[in-house]
Amino acid sequence: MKTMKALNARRTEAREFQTPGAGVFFSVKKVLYSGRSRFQTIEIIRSRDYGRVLFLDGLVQTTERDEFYYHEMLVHPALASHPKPERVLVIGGGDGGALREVLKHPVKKATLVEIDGQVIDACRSHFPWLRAVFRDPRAELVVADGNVFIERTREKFDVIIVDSSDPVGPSTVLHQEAFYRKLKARLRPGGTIAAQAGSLMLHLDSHARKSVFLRRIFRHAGLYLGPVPTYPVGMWCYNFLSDRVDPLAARKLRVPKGLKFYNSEIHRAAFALPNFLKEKVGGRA
Ligand code: AG3
Repeated sequence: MKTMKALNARRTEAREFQTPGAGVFFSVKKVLYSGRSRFQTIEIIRSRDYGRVLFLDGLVQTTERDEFYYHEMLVHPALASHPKPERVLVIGGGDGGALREVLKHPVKKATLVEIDGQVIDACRSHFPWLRAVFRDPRAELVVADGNVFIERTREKFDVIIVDSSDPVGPSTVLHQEAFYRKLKARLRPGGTIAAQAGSLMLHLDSHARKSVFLRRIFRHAGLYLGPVPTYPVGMWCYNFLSDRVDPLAARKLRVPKGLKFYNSEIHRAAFALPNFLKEKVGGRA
């Protein structure tokens, strides 16, 4: 059974049940934060092997040791293939990892919209990169429901990054057609979107459902993949969306220096899909 808490009763172990009978566990060195916000259960531990780990409702959101696999692959394909990404919006991602990657590009302003202020506060105390990110004068923080923000804002963006949680539970609206239509309405001409889409094994029906409507909304709607060791089955899916930018035809990718995971070869390889996924999403990404 999925439980909302990752910590066991003795607080010696924190785990995510990815399915009722399998999952991932971390030996706890110290519990850094454990609380409940209006929206969810928030736990941050210092683990024996993966550094600090953030869980929301019992699901691993980020670990210090492998967060760059996820944040680099979520952010750089959409930013590196955009010719001039000046105005960027990040929806979700209150831990600040995605925003940190966005700020490695020559953007003028990047706004993070996170629904849960308590996640930001908890992470600010325990994930050092977050404090640095918010010292950057280009970064703006808004505590609001991303789905409402995107409806009300008058601004338009060159790049939108969706750093939601799984396509089930409280993040469900961020995986639905109405939300993607709103994103498109706030995208500047030539804009790109990248959205985390879920696991390569657990969320196949969601990928299938989404690929149908995303192809109706965007001229280029492709899934791409990247490993994340501590997420379910270790392999993660992302949607790349744009009307103008074909991620595989982008002549010059602007890759920031000093990245640990992403490069232009990885960019191209990430769009190659295994047969079972191709079949599930209708033959192509
Ligand atoms: N956003 C995606 C987390 C999904 C993990 N799912 C799971 N463990 N079942 C993470 C936010 C990091 N910035």
